[in-house]
Amino acid sequence: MSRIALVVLCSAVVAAGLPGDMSLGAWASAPASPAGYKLQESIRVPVLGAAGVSSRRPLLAGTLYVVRVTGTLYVGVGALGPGFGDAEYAYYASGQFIDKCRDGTDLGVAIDDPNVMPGHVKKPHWGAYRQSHVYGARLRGSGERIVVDYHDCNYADNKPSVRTPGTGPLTVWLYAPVG
Ligand SMILES: [Ca+2]
Repeated sequence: MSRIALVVLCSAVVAAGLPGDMSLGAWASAPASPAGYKLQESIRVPVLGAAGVSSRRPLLAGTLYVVRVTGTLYVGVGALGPGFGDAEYAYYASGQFIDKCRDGTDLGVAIDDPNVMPGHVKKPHWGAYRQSHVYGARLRGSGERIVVDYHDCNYADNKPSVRTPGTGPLTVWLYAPVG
């Protein structure tokens, strides 16, 4: 297994890779905690508008957390037909997937990045497309709560209760280091 590539995404989100990468496909809506971490909270991602929600508790400044995103939703008819969305992509029955709307809006879940304008690259980018629709990153706490939102070019056609079987609703899982 290659070393985890550290990618500086912004001041807070520091890594696109994550520990336990190889076991990601085994769970969907109730993931096991990564080794050395415990679940601090889960956050249901609002997908019917651009407004985000914050975590219930602040993240300790300087502490390295693990964030995972699971789940899917119906995102409406796009360039390639009726599509579903996950943390980062819209994907289709054909197996094709896209990272952006036709207008350039960067699809998917963002943390502390409320800019949903076309052309803006949201933070973080959750990495390569995964058929498990499970993604992860490391996140360094700032002493503040995090705000989670969904970026889309058309919220009106989203159906959060319609999803790929077994994946659950779009959810952010925040894990804190043990001890
Ligand atoms: Ca949509």
